[in-house]
Amino acid sequence: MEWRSLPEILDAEQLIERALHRAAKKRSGKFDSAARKLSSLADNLGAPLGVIVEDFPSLDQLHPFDRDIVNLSVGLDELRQSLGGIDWARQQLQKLGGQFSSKAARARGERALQLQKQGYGRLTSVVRQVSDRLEFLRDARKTLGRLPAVDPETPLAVMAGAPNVGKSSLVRAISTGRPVVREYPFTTKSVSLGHITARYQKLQVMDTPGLLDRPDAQRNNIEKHGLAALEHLAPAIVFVTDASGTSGYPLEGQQALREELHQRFPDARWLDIWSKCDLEQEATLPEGALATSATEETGVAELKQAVIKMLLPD
Ligand SMILES: Nc1nc2c(ncn2[C@@H]2O[C@H](COP(=O)(O)OP(=O)(O)O)[C@@H](O)[C@H]2O)c(=O)[nH]1
Ligand SMILES: [Mg+2]
Repeated sequence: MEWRSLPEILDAEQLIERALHRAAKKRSGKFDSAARKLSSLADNLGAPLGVIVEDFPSLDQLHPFDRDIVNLSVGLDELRQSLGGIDWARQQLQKLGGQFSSKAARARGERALQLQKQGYGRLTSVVRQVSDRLEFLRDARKTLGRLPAVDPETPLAVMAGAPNVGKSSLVRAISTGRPVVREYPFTTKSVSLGHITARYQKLQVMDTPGLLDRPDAQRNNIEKHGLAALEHLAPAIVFVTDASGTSGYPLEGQQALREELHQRFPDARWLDIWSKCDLEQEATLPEGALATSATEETGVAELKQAVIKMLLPD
């Protein structure tokens, strides 16, 4: 099961209501009706809990990037504890369901009804005991479902560079279709993720606001973890410099950032872009850099080819 698209999880009361409704339909034999109802209730409470635990991916088998992302977004320890709690409840339900229904099967009349009532109370209270865990998992599912869908198995190029230099515009310009704009918990700014298809292979291009756009000293802890997560993917780096003076970030600052990233990712495949070449430039294009304009589509095809070449070396 993909952890981004987990099926809906009911809360404790919804789960109980549905199971009670189903158990109420069991009225087959005259004598064993209480027993049947009890075992139906236990099954209808326990089975969906089992499904929840199974649907969540095995946390130890996640790709290191995904594991970091899940940890930063919802917390791995809390997730583990919640799933553990749900599994405990499932086992309790099975055990209690078996005990009560076999007792009820041997009882008659008033006694059977009494056991049924008692059993219903115990079974539903097991589910209510884990209502916080269910609530946590319901939230976690929503949070995970809203994250950018970066696939750790698909080659990735990231746009790095100061804010406002034109990274998102370039992701849009070279992507097939519209990039999907979403947030990571460690950026709180929208990340756009686009795709390129080349040689029957899907490639990913992402801009990285709040992550590769400022010096290390200005990063908070969460951003540092986000950056560490990104390093698992060994992305190719497209460093965007804006020498038009319109980004609000002086050229020296941008070059210092470039130097710092170079040192942090010494082995990364690297491409230098000078953006907004439709505007007047404050400096001359250095050797090896490519001039682009997202607005006038200058250099965009070349950028796309260069990205493909970095991600799919022959
Ligand atoms: N003149 C010009 N403006 C651009 C170009 N690319 C982006 N911009 C503008 O620069 C601003 C920042 O662009 P954006 O792509 O959001 O930058 P990001 O913050 O690095 O992702 C926006 O107002 C864009 O319209 C370009 O090629 N030429
Ligand atoms: Mg952007």
